[in-house]
Amino acid sequence: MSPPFSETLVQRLREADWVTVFTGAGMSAESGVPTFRGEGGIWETFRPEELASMKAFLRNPELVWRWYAHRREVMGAVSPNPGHTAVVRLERLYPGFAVITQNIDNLHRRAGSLTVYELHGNIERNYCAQCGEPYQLGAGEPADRLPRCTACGGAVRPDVIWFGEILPEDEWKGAVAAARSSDLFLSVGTSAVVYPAASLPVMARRAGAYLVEINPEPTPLTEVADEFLAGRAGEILPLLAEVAERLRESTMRTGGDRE
Ligand code: BJW
Ligand code: ZN
Repeated sequence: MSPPFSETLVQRLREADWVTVFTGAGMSAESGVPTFRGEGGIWETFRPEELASMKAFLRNPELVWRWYAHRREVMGAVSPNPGHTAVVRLERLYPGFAVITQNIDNLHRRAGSLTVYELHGNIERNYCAQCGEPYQLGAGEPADRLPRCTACGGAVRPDVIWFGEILPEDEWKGAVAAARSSDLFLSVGTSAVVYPAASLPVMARRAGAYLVEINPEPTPLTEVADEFLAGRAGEILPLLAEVAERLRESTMRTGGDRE
């Protein structure tokens, strides 16, 4: 009934109680946010350890702050793409649903997703690197000048997770619970090389989920996945949402029986 997708995927879309969508930078690529790795990725120009680490921030907080100010501006200026909207449509169909994202750009929430676990933080929040106090950027405050904490005078940093830092406990616990509950787990637009996030798809599969990867390029996850859908998130996810809507609507009409 659904030519682009396998029978097993269609069956899971029809019958799943819990669906999880796990996303990486490729999810936001079609919105205009650069990815990290690969062609055109941020790290062709910048070395991650020079900018995305506490060591880098301690060495040159102004430089790191300006880099994030620039990225905050880019991320604030773009809009969610049809892939993000398709994820919102999927959330409406399943009693159990979660988005787990490695992205800091807030685009899932801006699109309307409700349950979102942000594993690597959110660029819209900041806190004091010295005392931990949250810091709200003022409306008229020059975005590219490193702010100082009003409580202790320490340097303010973006609320994102750098290499060597522990992931936020509640987000991680929520993500693990979602992964383990999933009947269908979609890994979308991630190179699946950064841990512990990259362990979630495997965790989900071991707990019984059907694991589907969506990416124009294969990744280390590809050979572990049950199915690899080669292509862009903004093209494949709307097709999936369309099929799922049709299947779930007919399931509801027939009171849960198979068609
Ligand atoms: C499309 C598309 C389209 C394009 N549609 N797709 C060995 C084993 C285990 C762990 C480690 C290890 N060695 C070192 C570690 C630790 C380290 C790690 O994993 N390093 C690896 C690189 C080896 N991990 C950590 O440090 C983590 N913390 C931790 O482990 O704590 C415990 C600990 C404490 C103390 C000491 C040691 C351990 C923290 C990781 C934090 C990652 N932070 C960043 C920066 C966030 C802030 C910021 O944005 O600046 O998070 S790094 C960066 O990578 C960012 C991303 O969220 C993350 C993942 O990248 P992602 O999303 O996969 O993007 P890309 O660019 O890699 O891939 C994009 C994909 O999209 C590609 O595949 C494209 O093909 C595809 N694509 N267009 C669909 N239209
Ligand atoms: Zn402080």
